[in-house]
Amino acid sequence: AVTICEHQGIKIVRISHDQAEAGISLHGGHLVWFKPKGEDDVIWLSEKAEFDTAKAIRGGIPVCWPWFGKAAAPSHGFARNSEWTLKEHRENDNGVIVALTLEDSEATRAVWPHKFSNVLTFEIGTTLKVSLTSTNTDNTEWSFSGALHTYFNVESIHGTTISQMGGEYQDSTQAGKICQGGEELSFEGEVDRVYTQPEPTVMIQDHQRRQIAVTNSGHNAAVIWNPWQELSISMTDMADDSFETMVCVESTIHNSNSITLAPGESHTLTTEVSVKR
Ligand code: TA6
Repeated sequence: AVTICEHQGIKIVRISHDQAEAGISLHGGHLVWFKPKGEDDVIWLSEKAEFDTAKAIRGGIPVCWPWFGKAAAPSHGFARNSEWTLKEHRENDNGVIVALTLEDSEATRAVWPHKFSNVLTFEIGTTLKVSLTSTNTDNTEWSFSGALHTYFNVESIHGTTISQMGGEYQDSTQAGKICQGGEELSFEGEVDRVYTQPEPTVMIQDHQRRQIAVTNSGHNAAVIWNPWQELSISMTDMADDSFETMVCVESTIHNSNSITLAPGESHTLTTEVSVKR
């Protein structure tokens, strides 16, 4: 079943099916929980997340668009702060498909002067697939970057390892210094890396609990982020120790390698999440 409820004035599309449960906030087009049948929460949501239309929700899957990072304000673009429209939902034996849309408006053109149409599709079942299709509905070309900035729920960051990110990366904790990636990444402090030669599937070994496979397409980078303690303390919407149970693995179109769309052209960015015990 698909129902709409309200949380602190924000509309949440609740999906309840034999195969999985999920919630999607229309503010941001932001998935806030996903729980396949018999599994623990796969997606991390901050216990101090603020549901406020002026802000992005901390946790879940923020949709960063039409730019990645702090290249312009607001940070990570306006899509995660915009109200999306529920376009359709369908159910079948495998799960539920929900589609949201976001089009340019006076408010979006004030920060980014282009016409566009975005369709965000969630396929919710034993796996979760999120696809963002961006179309240029303007009469001149424009360029964009962005990300499906997924926060994963892990048992303990101290026992979490990540592999198959790809070779080279830019280290955002060292002013973008180019580094050669190792085979397996473990966490002992803040990690903020842009892997610019991404492999299609990044693997998360969630401590002793499970493996999470994150398969991306339409991207040109994989970003891995954990803020660690000091940054968590500085963020009002994160509990001081909550970095211990999260890690971001992002399907990214990096701002150093943006994509240009001619009038009428489209591009699809996806991420697919599957869990194995
Ligand atoms: O994707 C990693 C990153 O860009 C980090 O540098 C960090 O700032 C994070 O995203 C969160 O950004 P936000 O604007 O949501 O606080």
